[in-house]
Amino acid sequence: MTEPLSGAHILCRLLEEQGVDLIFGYPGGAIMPFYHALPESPGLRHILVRHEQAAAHAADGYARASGRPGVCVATSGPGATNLVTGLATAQMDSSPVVAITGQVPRAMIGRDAFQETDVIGITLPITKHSVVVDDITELPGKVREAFAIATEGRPGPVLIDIPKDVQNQKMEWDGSAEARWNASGTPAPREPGRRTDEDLALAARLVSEARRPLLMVGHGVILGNAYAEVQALAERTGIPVITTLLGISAFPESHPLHLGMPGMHGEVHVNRAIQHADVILGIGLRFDDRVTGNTAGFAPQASIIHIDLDPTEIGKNVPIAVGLVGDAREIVGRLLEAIPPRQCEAWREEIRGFMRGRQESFRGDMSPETILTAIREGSGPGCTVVSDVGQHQMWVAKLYGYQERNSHISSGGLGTMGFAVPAAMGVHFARPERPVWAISGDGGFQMNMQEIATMVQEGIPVKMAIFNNGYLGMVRQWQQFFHGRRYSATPIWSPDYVKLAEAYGIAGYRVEQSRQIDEAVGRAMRDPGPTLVEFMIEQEANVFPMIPPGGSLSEPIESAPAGAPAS
Ligand SMILES: Cc1ncc(C[n+]2csc(CCOP(=O)(O)OP(=O)(O)O)c2C)c(N)n1
Repeated sequence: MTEPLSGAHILCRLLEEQGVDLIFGYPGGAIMPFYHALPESPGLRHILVRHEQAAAHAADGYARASGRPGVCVATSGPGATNLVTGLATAQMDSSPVVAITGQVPRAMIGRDAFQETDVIGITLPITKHSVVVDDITELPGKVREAFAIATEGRPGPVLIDIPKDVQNQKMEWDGSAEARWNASGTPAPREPGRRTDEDLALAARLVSEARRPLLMVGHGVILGNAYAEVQALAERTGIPVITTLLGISAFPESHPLHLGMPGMHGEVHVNRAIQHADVILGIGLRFDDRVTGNTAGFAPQASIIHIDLDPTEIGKNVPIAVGLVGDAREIVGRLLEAIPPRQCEAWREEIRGFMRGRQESFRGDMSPETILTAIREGSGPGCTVVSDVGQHQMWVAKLYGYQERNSHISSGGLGTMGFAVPAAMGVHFARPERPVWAISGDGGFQMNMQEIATMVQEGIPVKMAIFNNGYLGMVRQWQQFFHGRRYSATPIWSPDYVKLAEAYGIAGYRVEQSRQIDEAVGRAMRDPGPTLVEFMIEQEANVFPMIPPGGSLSEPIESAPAGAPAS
């Protein structure tokens, strides 16, 4: 039996066929046929955000936490352009987001029609793929292809632009026949990529013979579910493990082999270990400039072995001795078989000699470490921490102590302020039984705090923490260090957040002294709904150590420059 269905109805069926049960979106003229059809698919829960940027971040957060594609929907023109920052964020961090935008009717395209934007042109450079559906007959193929592209290989965002009249077009639809297409017509598996047995043998030999080897673990270990293999390799060889910002929570931090985070705000001993290493085995990371510092001085003694799913990453940023293209889990599994057990005691002892006491020093008792310890202990197991961007992001990365897989989520590549609050909403839907904290600065929080309304309307119990220092702290720190303390446009006023919470009908707490921290965190956790906790921290606290921009990992700044406050 076939029935004539509109493009909008078929789109809903296709989303269901792809296993979608959650959509973050915002309606408007060019996407109205879709919203008209949506109530007939009760399996598709729609979350009405307050800004389309939040829809994209929420879909991204859902994707990162669940491993399944996140879906967001917007109308043409301003709705579509509001998605852009979220899509670029997902692209930089390899997150499978499918964005659906309405477009003006085909006959109006190219005429500067009301709310017409060339969203394909705008998003091509910031997505894995962008495609317009020119006719209803193309809809099934293009939607299925979009989900396949978003999720296969290195994941990434895909945008599907659907003109309004295509959403209203009708065609016969035989769901069962189409379902068969799904079984037989999925795209061919990816090429296994360049990986010869000789390369694998060479990598195994380099690791076996190294005197000062390191494992550098990135996001690819989380995306590729290679946790067990990586831990087994570390334990078999005794090689210390470094986790990049997006690799945090790929390896338990209490493990004796875990060293910490590298790069611009990495601990001194981690960066020194890199500078002394003779072999670095990098797994699922891209050696970006925040990790390497000045590449000319990066790991000068090391032969680098690079495992990555994306062949274009090999040798892109740093010279590589051996590149192994493919699935991290499979390749590390094969290395495990090829590398005999060994220990690295002398090297680990050497690294222990590089260690310093903690560099951060805070005036007053509201130290980020105290706050983050209270959040960790107060939230119990299974908690996911979603951070925003700035100084607090570095504290959240370094001071929390992640034990559980994929329990830290942050915008690493694009560094998008405003990410945490909406992304945390998406994380909640991926892990509805588990607590989620969104931790923001007072700047980034104000970029998407309108989403509290979404949480209230949809019953999303995200716990929001604001580290309030009265400044755009990370930029202020750069001004202090490199611009003679000229605090241009970085002091930032905030509303009364407790009253703001009250206005939204949620609980809000302000914490000014450390003895109040546990109580506030406990109350936030006991409250069944969204809650907000504002932590008043030292205004001019700094993140130490710091590699100056363009500097090498060997040149950390470990205290504030002369003439500036000592914190
Ligand atoms: C959308 C966006 N705009 C600007 C920046 C540049 N930027 C990076 S960190 C930062 C300051 C963040 O301040 P705040 O949110 O208060 O956090 P803090 O650094 O104080 O912890 C700014 C402006 C950015 N990363 N993202």
